[in-house]
Amino acid sequence: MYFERFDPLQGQCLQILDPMGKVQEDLRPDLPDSRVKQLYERMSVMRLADQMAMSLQREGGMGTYAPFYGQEAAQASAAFLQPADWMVPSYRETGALFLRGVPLANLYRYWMGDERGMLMPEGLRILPIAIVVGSQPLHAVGLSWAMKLKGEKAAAVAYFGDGASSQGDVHEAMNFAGVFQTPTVFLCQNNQFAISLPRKQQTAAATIAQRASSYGFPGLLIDGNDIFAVAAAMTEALADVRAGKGPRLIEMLTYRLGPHTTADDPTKYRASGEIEKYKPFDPLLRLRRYLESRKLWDETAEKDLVQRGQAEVEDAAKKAKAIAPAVPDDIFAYTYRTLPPYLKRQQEDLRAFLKEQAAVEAHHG
Ligand SMILES: Cc1ncc(C[n+]2csc(CCOP(=O)(O)OP(=O)(O)O)c2C)c(N)n1
Repeated sequence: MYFERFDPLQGQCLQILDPMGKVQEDLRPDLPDSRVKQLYERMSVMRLADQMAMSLQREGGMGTYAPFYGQEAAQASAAFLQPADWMVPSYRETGALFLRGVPLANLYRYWMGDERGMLMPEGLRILPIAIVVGSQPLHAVGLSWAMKLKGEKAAAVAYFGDGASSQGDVHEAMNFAGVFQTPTVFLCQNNQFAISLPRKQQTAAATIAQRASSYGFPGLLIDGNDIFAVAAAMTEALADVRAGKGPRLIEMLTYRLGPHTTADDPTKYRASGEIEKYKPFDPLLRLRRYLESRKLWDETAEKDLVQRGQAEVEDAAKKAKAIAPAVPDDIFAYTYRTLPPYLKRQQEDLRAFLKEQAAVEAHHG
């Protein structure tokens, strides 16, 4: 009903929870209070996890990191996937990956430069994060097409940004998905910037969601800082694609409150005061207002949550730091079952080089 009722071509945007924490009852998805509370708790821990990653980078433990501060509700979209669904993320998705069950220590480890952080726990259907902007929607379409051919009733969700939506690969992915009616959810987190380039310089289209119609499937623009809108859109889109109704595009309109990565300085391209304008729309703030108005949350609960959350992220950071460094041979370990001859040669060269190094070091004491 949401996709039918809210037409991005008419400039409509789905919002259920307003910034003051008030819910529009006739649009409310079926979410029991206990579930809303749980989402608030996980989103809050997500934020602490994000802050911890920033600290780890600042203290020199990580080369760089892409924070998702302000995008917690959009990241919580991962909570609506079922185990059989595939998640196909970009580098921004630390919160979503954490929520889907990837241990935080693995994610930290990845940003510390250890590829083993992307080894997903057994049974979790998640691809490694894509650093090449806009490459991963193609993978999601490939996966979902395979699922369709095999008769699996599951979806693949492609996470990408507004900047990625300008990439040729993303258009090809959507076109293919439309033609072959693949069970794909295209999830565009529009945080309004591709590094320093604002969304209005990415496309002359009024919205990203409206483009879906030109590929022959429905699109929906939602307030991406509203967890109720996220829940409604995800639940409907996933149910539709699993039922064989073809792909869906959701544009989650949010705002990146932090830098693009730790290597970026947004004061160079963002007007001063712009962030202050967006802070009242903070997804956690408005959800907390809602919970408090329903007497489901208070200061004591908040304090307790922050304490538990902080312990959880500190523990993850400690674990990430304690993992023994990978052995150099690991570079060859995960892509091929049988190494092609040219890689086999490189592996032998590396082994010989390391042996020689060790001998030299032993000789020099
Ligand atoms: C193919 C490619 N081109 C350029 C880059 C450099 N780059 C990294 S992130 C980024 C901006 C992407 O913005 P968006 O898709 O909106 O996602 P966000 O980072 O805002 O989540 C760019 C241009 C890259 N990683 N890959």
